[in-house]
Amino acid sequence: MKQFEVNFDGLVGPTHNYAGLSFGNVASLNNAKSTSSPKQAAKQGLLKMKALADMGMLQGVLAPQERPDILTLRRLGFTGTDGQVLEKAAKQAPAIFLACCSASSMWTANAATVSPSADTADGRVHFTPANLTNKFHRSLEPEVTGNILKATFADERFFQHHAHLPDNEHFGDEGAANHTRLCSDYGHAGVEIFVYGRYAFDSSKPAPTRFPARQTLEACQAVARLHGLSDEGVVYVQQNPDVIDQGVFHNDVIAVGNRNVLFYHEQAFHNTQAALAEIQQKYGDDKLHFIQVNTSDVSVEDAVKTYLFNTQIISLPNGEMAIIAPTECQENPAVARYLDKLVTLGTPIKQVHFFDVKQSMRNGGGPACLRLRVALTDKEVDAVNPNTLINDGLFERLNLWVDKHYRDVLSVDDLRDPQLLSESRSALDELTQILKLGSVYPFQR
Ligand code: SUG
Repeated sequence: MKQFEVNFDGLVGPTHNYAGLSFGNVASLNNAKSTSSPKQAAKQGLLKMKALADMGMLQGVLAPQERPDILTLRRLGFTGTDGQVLEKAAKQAPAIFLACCSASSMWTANAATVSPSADTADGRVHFTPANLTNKFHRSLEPEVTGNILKATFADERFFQHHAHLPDNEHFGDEGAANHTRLCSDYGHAGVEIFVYGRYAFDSSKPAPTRFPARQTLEACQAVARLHGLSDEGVVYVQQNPDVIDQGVFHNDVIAVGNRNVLFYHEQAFHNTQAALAEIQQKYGDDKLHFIQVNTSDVSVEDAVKTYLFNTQIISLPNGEMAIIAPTECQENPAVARYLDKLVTLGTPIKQVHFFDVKQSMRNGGGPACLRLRVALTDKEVDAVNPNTLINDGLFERLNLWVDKHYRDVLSVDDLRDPQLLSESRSALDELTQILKLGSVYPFQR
């Protein structure tokens, strides 16, 4: 039996824009209202997917969501034709309107938490879409995310889909962005690390004071229960509240794991030594590489600016690990110096590849935000919707599709244009045919 980690990247949607929607996410706030390029954003994402496929990785793609979200605007009382709904919402409630236009589903690290079959009680791969309750614009995603995941992983013999957790701050869940897994090989039972920012029911416990902690311990525990994970295979770790207050709104902005490597900043966790000891104890006797980056080498501020930890660590077919980093890491002297040193340290990480994902970075989304990791056996790979796996043909087809439907430039004011709604729907309708997803969007149902 062969085992793989397949990255499913989010395709950037046609309304990609900078609306400053994410309090606590420094890049989102700093770039609010600047002009975006949906076409460039989608193409940057596609180039990353193609490059990983060319490195011999299995690479998938997840469809974006329907935006502007007319259904939600109607739920909020805006009436008339779709055009009138847009016009009224943009005029009467601009903040709500902008939230309903966000292309934020592109960051599929927040789509769901996924547990591979080697870890779960029933031997199936489990998916729980994230409820993303902390941000209104993101809380609109889980229903359609569930539809897209079911259309991508349809075979019930292998895949189990759960409903997202109750839509409430007590169970705030941001999906795989706060979850990583260590294992000797993808198909072997591993240790799933769930990282939370606060306790839902105990305000005496440590919590950030400036920016919100989006994920609760209780949400992590619920997902672990739903997925049938054994206590021996799970570690819950609290994020350091101080780094949340410095702009680390998800744990994947300050730590990332792959197989026997955990790469993290020294300030990432609340109680680092206890966490590492529990991880090692549950992992067993085999060697784990804990690669700690000290503040004296890279400050938290530089980590947030460059997304050094929002890199993907992938295992290449030749057994070496490579880091997939944003070009911002190359441009920052301290981070570039650190990465030069990292590949000489004798850890499994031997290569660094830089990618320009600036359109996404300006909203606080690096290479790792753009992908959902799904560890699969060869049989499970065969059960995935094959039209969602990137190859030369699909790459070319999706580029042509972007050229046909996406705008080069988009300003926040353009979002009220009814023509954009119709362009987006035509694009998504065609996309569901290319990826053979069936009807996953409200406008198709
Ligand atoms: O949830 N930005 C996203 C970025 C998500 C990054 N994901 C991970 N770290 N895994 C967020 O804050 C900004 C949208 C705007 O401001 O227009 C936004 O939603």
